[in-house]
Amino acid sequence: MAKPLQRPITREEIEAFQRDGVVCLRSFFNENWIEQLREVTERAMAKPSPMHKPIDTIKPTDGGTFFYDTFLSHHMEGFRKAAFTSPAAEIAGTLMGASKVNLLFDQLLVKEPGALSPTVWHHDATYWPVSGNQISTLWLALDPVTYDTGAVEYIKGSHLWGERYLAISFNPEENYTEDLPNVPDIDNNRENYDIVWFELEPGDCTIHHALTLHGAPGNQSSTIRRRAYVTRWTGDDVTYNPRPNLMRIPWDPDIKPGGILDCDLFPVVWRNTLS
Ligand SMILES: O=C(O)CCC(=O)C(=O)O
Repeated sequence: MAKPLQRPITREEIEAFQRDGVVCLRSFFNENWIEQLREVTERAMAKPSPMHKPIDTIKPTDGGTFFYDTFLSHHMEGFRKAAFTSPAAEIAGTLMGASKVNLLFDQLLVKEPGALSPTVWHHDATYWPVSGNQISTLWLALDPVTYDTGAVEYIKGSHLWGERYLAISFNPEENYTEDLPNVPDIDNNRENYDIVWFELEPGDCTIHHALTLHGAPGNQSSTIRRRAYVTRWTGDDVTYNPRPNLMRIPWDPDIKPGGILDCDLFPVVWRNTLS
């Protein structure tokens, strides 16, 4: 069972998430969570799950590893505990206005010192086999994060543009083929967009909507790691929408298109007992 949040999420924070498609919440994860997650992260990096793919091969001249592994709560108990009993599910559910949330998957996104590959601008919705509006990501900092170490940048309000963009592969073995437009050239037109990023301390997190465009620079530090534990959440209106060539998932959940997600692969983790 998750403990009560250290303080209620405010109406302003919910409105910011709904309006901007991203909000930063500080210190909701205490030192115990950060220590436990750092410890389990080291073990996961030493012994990656079957879902891990080395993505350094995309840009082999980089000085450091960009480590990426998914569905970790099905691989290691420490991540399962974090997904099920940390504040993450309640935070995501409350911001989305959901009466229940499912864990779509969890993930490590570690940019080691010198991992210079940027995370290209993208939004998450077109990578995943789901439809609906209540889909979000909680990005939890396990290290101090600055722009130079790879803070994620978000385009405020982009979740409301009514656009879906073609997913761009992080993994050389995955190719996305949906008939969708490419993400616009944001880096050469940055002045046209309302871009925001957050300096974070360990225990701070951001929560973004699955249609919010985001990307991140590489980690230019030669000493500071950028470890993030990321959980992806879905709410009441989300249904299964398998399409060809999406992000790899560990097994077929045997849900009919249009069906609700509740199953071992996408477990219900939180219910709003007040609603
Ligand atoms: O951590 C990063 O560099 C990218 C984060 C991201 O794409 C995400 O959380 O969806």
